[in-house]
Amino acid sequence: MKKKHSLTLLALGLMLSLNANAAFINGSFETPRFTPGTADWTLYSDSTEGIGWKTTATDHQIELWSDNFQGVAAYDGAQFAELNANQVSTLYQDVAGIAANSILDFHFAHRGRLGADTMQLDIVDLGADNLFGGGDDTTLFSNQYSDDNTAWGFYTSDGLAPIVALGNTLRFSYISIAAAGGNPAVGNFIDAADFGVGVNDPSPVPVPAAFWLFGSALAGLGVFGKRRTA
Ligand SMILES: [Ca+2]
Ligand SMILES: [Ca+2]
Ligand SMILES: [Ca+2]
Repeated sequence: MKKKHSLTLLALGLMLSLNANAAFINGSFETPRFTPGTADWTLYSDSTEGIGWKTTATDHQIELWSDNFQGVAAYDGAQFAELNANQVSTLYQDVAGIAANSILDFHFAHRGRLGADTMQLDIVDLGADNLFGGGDDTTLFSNQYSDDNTAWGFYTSDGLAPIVALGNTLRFSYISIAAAGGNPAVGNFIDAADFGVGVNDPSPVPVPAAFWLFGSALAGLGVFGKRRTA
């Protein structure tokens, strides 16, 4: 029993350290999954477990749409996000653990809602304090993207000048710049985002498979418990 508990603790420790290293998550906005198979939309707090993203909106709301709601197909998977939830806002993630001099890659899809919408992607090294601001931040990349409401635009770092990490925590931000219609709660759909070292490489290690293997290992260690039958 004691041995099993220590194995369980070891496995949980591994899981926590994996989480600490898990850089960029939920880039395709598939979590939390809501109303499967139904075209709908919903709002989640940016403190929702597993959502990954933070917002600059003062109400902390992140707006997710499911595939084909109001006739808009997801670019990838079954869900996507609207940058303008209730306010003109920015969705971002802070990524730690990328070594200095690493070359950073990204990709994402963007689409207008009522017409041509414009967003900006910023990649910022947060400096020695690893916090946004404080006078030590360095903008490594900044560019604006405009897309209308007839098709998704898909963008990658391929072919751009290399974006070189400085070794501190990085903030990857989608900033709503302008949206057709002038309603602050409307505009700038995003989907299929990824960011990190080698994310655009032709044969990346499939993360879901790695997690499946890890899950199997946990199951083998009895972490998920066993249901006893009478
Ligand atoms: Ca998606
Ligand atoms: Ca909205
Ligand atoms: Ca800083």
